[in-house]
Amino acid sequence: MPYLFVGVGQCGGAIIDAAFYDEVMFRIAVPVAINSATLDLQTLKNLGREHWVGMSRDRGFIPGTMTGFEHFVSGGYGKNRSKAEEDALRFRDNLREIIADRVKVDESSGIGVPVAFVAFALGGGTGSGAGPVVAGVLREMGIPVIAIVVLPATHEGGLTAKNAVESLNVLIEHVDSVILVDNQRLAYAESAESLFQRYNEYVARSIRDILIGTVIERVDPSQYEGYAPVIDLKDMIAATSFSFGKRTRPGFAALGRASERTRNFLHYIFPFGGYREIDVISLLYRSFMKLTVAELRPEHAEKNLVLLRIPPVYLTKRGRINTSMAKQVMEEHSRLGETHFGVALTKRNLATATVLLTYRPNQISRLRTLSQLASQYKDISLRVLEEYEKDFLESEAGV
Ligand SMILES: Nc1nc2c(ncn2[C@@H]2O[C@H](COP(=O)(O)OP(=O)(O)OP(=O)(O)O)[C@@H](O)[C@H]2O)c(=O)[nH]1
Ligand SMILES: [Mg+2]
Repeated sequence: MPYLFVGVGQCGGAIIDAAFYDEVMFRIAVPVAINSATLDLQTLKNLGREHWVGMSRDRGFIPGTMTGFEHFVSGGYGKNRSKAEEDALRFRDNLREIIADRVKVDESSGIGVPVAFVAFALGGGTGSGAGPVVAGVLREMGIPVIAIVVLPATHEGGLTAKNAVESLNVLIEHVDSVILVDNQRLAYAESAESLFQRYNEYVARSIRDILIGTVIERVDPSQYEGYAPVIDLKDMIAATSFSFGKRTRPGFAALGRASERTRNFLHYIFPFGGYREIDVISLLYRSFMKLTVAELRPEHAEKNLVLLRIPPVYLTKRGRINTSMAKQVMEEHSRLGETHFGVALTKRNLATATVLLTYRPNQISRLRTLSQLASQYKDISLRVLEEYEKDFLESEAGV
């Protein structure tokens, strides 16, 4: 049962490429890098052509191993979102076949892929236009979809903001949750581009922690005394979506991650087995400070998820970390009182806290800013800003 990681466009490809830096990922997940420019695909470090899918204006989606690939897949869409969307829609069936073939599932049922992650930048052409179409195709195959989308920084201007708003307006109909990665977080830097790789690695590491932690390193609660909380990827979707009666809507989540070494070469000075004490609470607060969206208040999140990846010794009596206190901190950061708290056991000498804080769109000032910026460029706005508020009001009123 492979998980699926699809990256669309330059940025999306770079993010999933970073996720597959750890070879363990190939055991549990299938990567697919979709792009309209061969040059972009050639920059990928961990994903060879067998993982590429080209987007060609007259041939549609073609495998990276096809002869003449470079010839058919060139140019890109140069921020022309609507053209990329149009082409992706025109070759929709072909896209569906090629994805089904990569994950080797029965095309009609989709059985076998528990969750797909689809990563792309909202501000460009290829990813912004084709990304939501990819999500729609996966959903149609019965696969739950978590989108990882990159918000353009404000200084990137009206066209990128317009692309982002248009893309989100379509995307929202085709996904279970949305994880936001905001380039405004890099806006202080003189050259944001030079930081992209590190930022992509940060995001990739966070996603990898949650995936590996919930799929491979799950705690067997019967083996531990006391409290050993377990979460799975269903929690990840529950923690990042809203239900209003029968209806569910994707939530908008920010990622945060902090880590601390548990041993070092001086390990004989540490109190037990060479492991040092870990302060989980400060680990959590540090992860809140590194959220992937600018201008967010951690305590305003509607709901959240946290996964602690720690060496097993910390769950024994001697090394015991304070998981109930950590859970309490997370609960204090959820307005709906919904926290999904999980612990995974790692062989690494590293303790990590990875959090997902979920908001409704109107609480995210960066979404409002981008919507305003887009409306100055073209007569559009981000629909979810109002729609969700209506749903929340109705559900509070018990309608
Ligand atoms: N965080 C991050 N942002 C990126 C990266 N690459 C590009 N961006 C941002 O993504 C947006 C442009 O999207 P790209 O992914 O380059 O575009 P594309 O999907 O390849 O579409 P084309 O316009 O057809 O090239 C801009 O807002 C950039 O600031 C990256 O590696 N990391
Ligand atoms: Mg490109």
